[in-house]
Amino acid sequence: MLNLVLFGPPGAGKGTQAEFVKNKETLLHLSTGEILRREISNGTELGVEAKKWMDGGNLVPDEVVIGMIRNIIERNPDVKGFIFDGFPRTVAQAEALDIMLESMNIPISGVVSLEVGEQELTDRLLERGKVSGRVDDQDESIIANRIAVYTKNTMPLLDYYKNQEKHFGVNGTGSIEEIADRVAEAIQRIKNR
Ligand code: B4P
Repeated sequence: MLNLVLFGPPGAGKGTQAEFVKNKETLLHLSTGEILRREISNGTELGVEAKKWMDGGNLVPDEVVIGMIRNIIERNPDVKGFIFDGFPRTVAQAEALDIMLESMNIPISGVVSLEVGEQELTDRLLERGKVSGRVDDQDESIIANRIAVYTKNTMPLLDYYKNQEKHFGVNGTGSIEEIADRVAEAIQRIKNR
């Protein structure tokens, strides 16, 4: 079983690259951002709660996101593996994920980390904001908050996974296809271990 985490700051290309990986490796793609946006557009109770956090570029509380992921993992015991996109985003989420996967004997195989500078992240998100309709992509101060939240809450995960020897850094700048090739190479290294 191949379980991958696609890691990176907001706008690094996690969602974009996850599309290539899930098709190539036939993994179940779990994007917490997408799942939460679906809940918002369906007007569910969870969506109403999540919107309050997401529109300002803040993280949805750990217990909400962890419960959501747990449900999906438990409902899909027969998949070839998972690609986690945008999850985990805090050490508490990473610890919860390790516990869930270990109890099922399917640990994380590797973490592919997309590395992109802050100015390029901001430019990409503002560009997407012109067409996405996403409140969190349209305002430079909200984007700056997302990057600050990433630095404070999510970056510590780099050390968490480096300590587990599961971290694989990838240059996330260049064309989408070039980056897809680098991601594929990193996944090959993960498989060869
Ligand atoms: P996400 O949906 O994960 O948002 P994201 O970080 O913007 O997505 P991503 O990084 O996948 O976008 P991509 O680079 O592919 O989360 C949104 C919000 O949901 C969070 O702020 C938070 O509130 C909440 N949330 C989600 N998960 C959570 C969790 N686990 N815990 C708590 N809260 C959570 O794309 C960016 C743009 O760049 C696109 O327009 C793309 O076309 C472009 N792009 C991609 N690659 C490019 C390239 N090589 N060159 C130029 N442009 C490129």
